Amino acid sequence: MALPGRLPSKIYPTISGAKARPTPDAPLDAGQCRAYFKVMTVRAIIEVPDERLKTISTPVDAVTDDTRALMDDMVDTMYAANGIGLAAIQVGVSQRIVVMDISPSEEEVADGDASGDDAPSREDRYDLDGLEEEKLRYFVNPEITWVSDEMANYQEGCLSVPGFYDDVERPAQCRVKFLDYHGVEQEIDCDGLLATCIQHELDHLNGIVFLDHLSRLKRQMILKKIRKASRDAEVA
Ligand code: QAP
Ligand code: CO
Repeated sequence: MALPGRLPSKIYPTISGAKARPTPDAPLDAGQCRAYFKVMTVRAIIEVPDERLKTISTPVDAVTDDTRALMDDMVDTMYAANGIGLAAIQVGVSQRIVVMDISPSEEEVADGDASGDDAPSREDRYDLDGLEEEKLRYFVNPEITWVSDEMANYQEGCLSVPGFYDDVERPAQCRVKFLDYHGVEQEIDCDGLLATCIQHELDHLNGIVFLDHLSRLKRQMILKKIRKASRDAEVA
């Protein structure tokens, strides 16, 4: 079934414990055999200069199964695009929801650089040490309750600004209050890449992309290149 704004979903077999849904013809076998099929849904990611990215997203009333289904799709979409963070508005849904996984990929853990192509590797841009323990995080209605005076510079990118990276200065540490996947209130202290990434994603919920933190000249230059690239893609 093709829904508007969705790419065709693919079926990927996964072998995992908790989250995947069992299928009727692969019932749970006692103890050992845990073969499940999870339907993976990769949604289309909106790119600048799409006006929808300027939307101020609406708070989520309650974390329901629908909320969790959306978050599952967002995770599939983020992983498929090799991202570390994604806000719901980037798939066209104006709800205050963020998913994030800043842990290094298996390849990055193995050899320090997953990208065989000419894309800048994450290892070159960030200190990945200590992030091996990081896991997938879900933030519903995130609010920053404290920021440090100390500032930090990170080279940021964005799935909605593909191919462009630039330095952004933000508070080095922050505290974030949010609801988790189960709707339970949490408050965490963040620093390093986690602090940068949550501030970047919270910006999305307020209609701001990282380009808005750059000089007007840099922003215009990047937007011009992106417009030209999408024009070229159109005629090709
Ligand atoms: C936000 O961004 C972020 O241009 C998450 O070709 C990024 O996941 C916060 C991506 C860095 C802080 C630091 C971008 C993937 C992923 C691209 C992303 C691309 C492929 C961006
Ligand atoms: Co972004």
